[in-house]
Amino acid sequence: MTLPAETLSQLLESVSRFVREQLVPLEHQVAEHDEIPAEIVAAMREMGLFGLSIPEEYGGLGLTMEEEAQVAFELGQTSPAFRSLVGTNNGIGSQGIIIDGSEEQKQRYLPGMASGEIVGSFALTEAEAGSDAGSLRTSARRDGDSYVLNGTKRYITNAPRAGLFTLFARTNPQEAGARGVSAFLVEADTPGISLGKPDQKMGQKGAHTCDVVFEDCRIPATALLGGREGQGFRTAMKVLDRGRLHISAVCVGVAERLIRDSLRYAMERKQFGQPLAEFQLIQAMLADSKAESYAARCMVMETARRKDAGHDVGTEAACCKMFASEMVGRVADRAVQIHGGAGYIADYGIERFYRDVRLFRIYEGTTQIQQIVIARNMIRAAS
Ligand code: COS
Repeated sequence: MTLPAETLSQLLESVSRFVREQLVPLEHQVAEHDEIPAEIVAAMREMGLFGLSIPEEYGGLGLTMEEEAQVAFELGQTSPAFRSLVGTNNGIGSQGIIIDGSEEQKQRYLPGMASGEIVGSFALTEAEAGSDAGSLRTSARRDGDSYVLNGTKRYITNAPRAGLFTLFARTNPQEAGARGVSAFLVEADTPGISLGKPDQKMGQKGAHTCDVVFEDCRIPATALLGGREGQGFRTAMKVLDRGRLHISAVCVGVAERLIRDSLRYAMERKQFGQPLAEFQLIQAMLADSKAESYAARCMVMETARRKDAGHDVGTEAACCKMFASEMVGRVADRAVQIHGGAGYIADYGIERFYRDVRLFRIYEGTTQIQQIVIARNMIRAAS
């Protein structure tokens, strides 16, 4: 549902203030302790940030994609770990249910996800199935009124906090590709589930990932998403189309933050008797970053509007993800360069963002996967 303009601007202003006043001051602490304080999690729940994209009838804010993207521009203005905490509930952890779940499944899980009481997690990737998601090996064997799950999922975001996994598993062992895959809603306290040790990541400290192991884990047949076998891969792709757009918006937010920090530093820091910002070679870096982040912002807004209007935006979402994640990598690199020595020193936080943004080019589909999606769709449309 489209919010009245005033309500939307109040929401964006309150998220922006929350980011500036409460999250930015905690960035260093969260990175050092690899933990988001409980009072921040509670404040995020209070603000409805876990349920931005969940329809109002299930307790969420029911934002359109265009509105959600604007919130993500604001949430992106701080360490990506904060966004990651609410990211799965708004994206890959809930969208499978919203897009393809049965009414009963929606009613059972979405209200808890919207309030943040249940953290949702998306369990697709495996050790041998990353970009080639359709080759996954985790099995779901039908046994009477149950399925029995066996396999290991890898790098699963928010798994340590998860109450519910959207799990992708092979129900048809005769079918090695995407058509043999089904999606399940698996409650995290089901016997037979165990978690690996927390992954030690390059960046995004405070956002947690780990392996999720299923050993003879028995779930009711009603846990099959939408009650249909063989649809899981398609569900995953639809979820990722949307998720890629959200990540693109976050990239824009982070880029805008880094540009602001770089501009401020360039105007304050003096060398050769004048502020860095007076040097044309510094100006060139600032201008390139500004133009590229503005281009990404426009792409995200246009694609979000097209999605809200009911168009298939698989190609455009992949264009956004590819461009925005590569763009923020270049912006972070220039931010380090503009800050010079300070850019390499932890106290200034710029090197932390440089490491944090590296993930955007990898998860929810690498840049190379986006290229494949874009080119394949172009060829298909022209055939
Ligand atoms: N929306 C709906 N359905 C889709 C779709 C989409 N965006 N993309 C593909 N499908 C459907 C296809 O139509 C096809 O259906 P049929 O079997 O009925 O023909 C099925 O899904 C298989 O598609 P395809 O043949 O294109 O699958 P591939 O195995 O070749 O894989 C890529 C395609 C590489 C694009 C896919 O595996 C992918 O996106 N990989 C990256 C996964 C990823 O992002 N991982 C990140 C981890 S999650 S954080």
